[in-house]
Amino acid sequence: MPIKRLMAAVAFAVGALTIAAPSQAANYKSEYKLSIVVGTTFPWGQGAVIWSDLVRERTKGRINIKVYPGTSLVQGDQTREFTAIRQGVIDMAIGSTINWSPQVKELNLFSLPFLMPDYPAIDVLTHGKVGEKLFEILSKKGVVPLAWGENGYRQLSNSVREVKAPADIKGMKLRVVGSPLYIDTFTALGANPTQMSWADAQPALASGAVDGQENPLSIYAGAKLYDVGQKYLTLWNYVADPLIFVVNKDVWASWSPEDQKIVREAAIEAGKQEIVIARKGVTSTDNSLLKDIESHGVTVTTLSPEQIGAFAKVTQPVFDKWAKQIGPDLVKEAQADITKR
Ligand code: X2X
Repeated sequence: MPIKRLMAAVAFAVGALTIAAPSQAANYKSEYKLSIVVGTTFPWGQGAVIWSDLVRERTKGRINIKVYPGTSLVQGDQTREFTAIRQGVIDMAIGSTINWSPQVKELNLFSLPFLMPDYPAIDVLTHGKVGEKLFEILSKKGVVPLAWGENGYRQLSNSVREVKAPADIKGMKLRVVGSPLYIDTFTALGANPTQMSWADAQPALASGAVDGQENPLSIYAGAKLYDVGQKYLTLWNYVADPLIFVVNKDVWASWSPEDQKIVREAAIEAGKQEIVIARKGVTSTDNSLLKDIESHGVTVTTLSPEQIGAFAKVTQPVFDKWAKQIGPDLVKEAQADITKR
């Protein structure tokens, strides 16, 4: 092709691209589906409402997010949520690290028994180098991770007896979440764990099919588990599950850089606010939620460091086994950061 005609063709192509660009907004969906496991009254759900409201306002309605509680987009099976996000069945989510652990083994880090003794230990992981590494891993798996939130420290409740030592949960039938690490932890403690979705757990607790469960206090109280016979509650801070705000990779790519920035900043803001809400009422300076739980006739048992040590000792082999699967370097780095916190 003579050079002049070639240049004319290139100019035409560039022109066509420039004309095509403004119509990009036409590729936006009328609604983006955001998945969460619990309802919008829980701290987790409030985080979802804050995020979606901020995005709707700041994009002037260009990005309209609808919250789907109860993991309803995957029929309540929360262990399938991550795969559904990757496949685009779900556009975005705020997910627990536990529920995504079957697909992203490194997220089991937060489920290692007695790794994180206090809130600064959680924060140093999520908001430090370890958190960055986990986001890199997620980025290679079809999602764009944007921010951290928190479900919370998972405390043990049951309908049978007060639990102060491993011997107290011997033989107890306990509902556990979807990562096999939990089966190992409670088997090591002598309990009889059974894996169940949150949707199935509530009727199972109500009918007495299971004796107990473990969940953050906001979930325990929000779901009124004291009304289904869960009268013994042990505070032992054995694991905590952070939440992660993500968007499906293709959905992310379909947005303008300006809108991507809005969605990312809104996720970070919503995550910060959600963590404050999740920690409300369960600390020594503000124990209002604990008081409320006690007012329902619940025996709340706070374990001493020595008592916690007895549980940690029994579950140490589980910690060691799973540290290998998660990646010994990542676990060592997490432990070092916790020591330095
Ligand atoms: O299923 C649970 O226990 C819950 C609600 O805490 C999670 O989704 C991890």
